[in-house]
Amino acid sequence: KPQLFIFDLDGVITDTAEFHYLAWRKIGEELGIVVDRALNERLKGVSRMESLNRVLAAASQAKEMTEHEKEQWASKKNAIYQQLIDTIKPSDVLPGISELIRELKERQFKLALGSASRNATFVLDKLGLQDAFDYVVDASKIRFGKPHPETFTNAADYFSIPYHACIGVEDSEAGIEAINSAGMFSVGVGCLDALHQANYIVSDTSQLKLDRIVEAYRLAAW
Ligand code: G16
Ligand code: MG
Repeated sequence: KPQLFIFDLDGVITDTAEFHYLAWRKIGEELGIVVDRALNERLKGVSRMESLNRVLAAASQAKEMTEHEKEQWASKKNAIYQQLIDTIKPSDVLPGISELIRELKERQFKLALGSASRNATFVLDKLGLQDAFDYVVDASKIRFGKPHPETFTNAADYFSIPYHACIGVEDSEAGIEAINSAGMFSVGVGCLDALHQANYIVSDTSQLKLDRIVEAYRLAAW
């Protein structure tokens, strides 16, 4: 029986994935690099610096930039992002998520947030969800970001819950890969193309129904 649900933040709890995209697109414009949605798909769930590396690699500018310059571009991206997330309000919680959280609590599941974002607690506060999760993974303490499983195993280890009793919910390819390699049941939210490796997929958050997820977990004999 599943015991712990680990949620991604950006793109699952709220649509900050779009804000990350807008910020990277702006940085791209200043660097003369086109950040389109296809490239952005590969930035989802990936740390700030690794995202910058992928943007630069798309234009083979990676080698020309010093570490110091890279730090500056990364903090510039974060400044743009922080301006965008300052407008977040409780009604920006994605459809179905509040209901799902309520039902999970009623049925005594443990809830964790497994975000790669160092802005995660700020966003949670803005959404009014500061008390919704029993545990929030601190992205600054994670040594290996998604697709490495550490973000998800860190949450399970906090509760001492075996990985096979955990369900991870993600909107990114890197995140699904992380959940799968942790040996957890993966739920993908979004387009089939990027998420085909997930154990169970829904098109958007309003389709995340607890009974259906638990049934899929059982059918997979997890
Ligand atoms: C998120 C986003 C990524 C972002 C990363 C780091 O992860 O999906 O696009 O690069 O966090 O965010 P920050 O720059 O705020 O530290 P997640 O895991 O919540 O999807
Ligand atoms: Mg995400």
